Amino acid sequence: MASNWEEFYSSHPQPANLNKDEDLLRDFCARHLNGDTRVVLVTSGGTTVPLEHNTVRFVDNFSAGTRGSSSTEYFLDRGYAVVFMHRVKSLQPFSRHFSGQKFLNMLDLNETKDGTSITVTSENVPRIADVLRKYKSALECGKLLELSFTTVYEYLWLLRSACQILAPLAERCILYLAAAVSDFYIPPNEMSVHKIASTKPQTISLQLVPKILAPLVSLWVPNAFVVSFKLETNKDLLIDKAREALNKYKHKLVIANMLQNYRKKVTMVTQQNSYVIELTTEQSNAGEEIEMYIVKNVVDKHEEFIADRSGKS
Ligand code: PAZ
Repeated sequence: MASNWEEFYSSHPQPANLNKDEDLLRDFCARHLNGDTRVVLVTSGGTTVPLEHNTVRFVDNFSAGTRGSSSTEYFLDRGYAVVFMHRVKSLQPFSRHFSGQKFLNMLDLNETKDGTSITVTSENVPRIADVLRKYKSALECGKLLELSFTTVYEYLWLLRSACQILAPLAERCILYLAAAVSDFYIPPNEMSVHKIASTKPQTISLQLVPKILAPLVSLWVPNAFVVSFKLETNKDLLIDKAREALNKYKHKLVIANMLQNYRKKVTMVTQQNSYVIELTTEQSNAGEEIEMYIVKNVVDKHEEFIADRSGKS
C-alpha cells in the first residue's frame, strides 16, 4: 500500500517548471561535488493552499521570509553554498535590506543632450555597495541558487527534487527548513475548477498534508544534517512539540519559536538537551539579527556532526 506521502505525490502532477529547477540544481550540485564546500538548503516563506484549480482564492500564512533570507546571508558569510528555496514575492537575501523602501527615491536621473543615465544617490552608495558586493560575490562563486514556489504542492515537489539531487553532497549538507508549510490542503478532486460562486455560504473541508520530514530524513537525504523549525502560539506546547518531532523523525535539531517573539528568541532542541538563544535589548537596538546567532550555532553543530562521523568511519 502506498504511504500518505507517495499518494500525495501521485495525486498532484509535477509543477510546470520543475524540470528547469532540477537542471539548475544539478548544475549547482556538479559545481560543488568535487570540492569540500559545505552546502545548505534553506526553505523560506509560507506556502499557499489554493481553493480553486483556476485559483482566485487561497489559504496563506503570515511568514514573510525574514528568517530564511537573513539566515542565507549568514550561511554565505560562513562559506556555505546555499540553495535558497523561497515563496514567490517573499523576502530574498540581500534585496531584503531595501524592502519597504522607495526604490526610485534611491536613484538620480541624469538627462543631457548626449543621453540618459541613472545613478544611485550619493547618500545611498555606501549601503547599496556593501550589500551589492556580497551579493555579486555569492553569484560569481556560484554559491547562491535561488528557486521559488507558491503552493504547498510546488513546495513539496521542489523539496523532494532538491533533496534527491543534493543527496551526493549530503555528508556536508544542512537542510534548514524554515518555511511555514501548510498543514492542511484540499485534494484536487474535491477542489472547485472555477472561481467558487458567492451565491451561498461555503463549508471547506481540509485534509492533512503528509508529514514530509519522515521520507526526507529516512529516504531522500539520510546522511544530511536536518534542522526543522517549530512554530507555536501556546508556550506550554512548544518544547514538547519540538521534542515530539525529534523523536518521531530522528533528525538532528528542532529550532522552536513562538509567534509572539520569534524575531528575538528561539529554543534549540536536540536529542541531548535544549537551550535558549535570545537577543538582548541592546543587541536588538543595535540592529543585530537573531539569525546570526542561530546560524553560528547550527554551523558549530554541523561541524561537530561531521567530525564525529569522520571519527567513527
Ligand atoms: O518567515 P518569517 O521570518 O516571517 O517567519 C519564520 C518562521 C516563524 C515561519 C520560522 O521560524 C518557523 O518557525 N518555521 C516553521 C513553521 C512551522 O511550525 O511550520
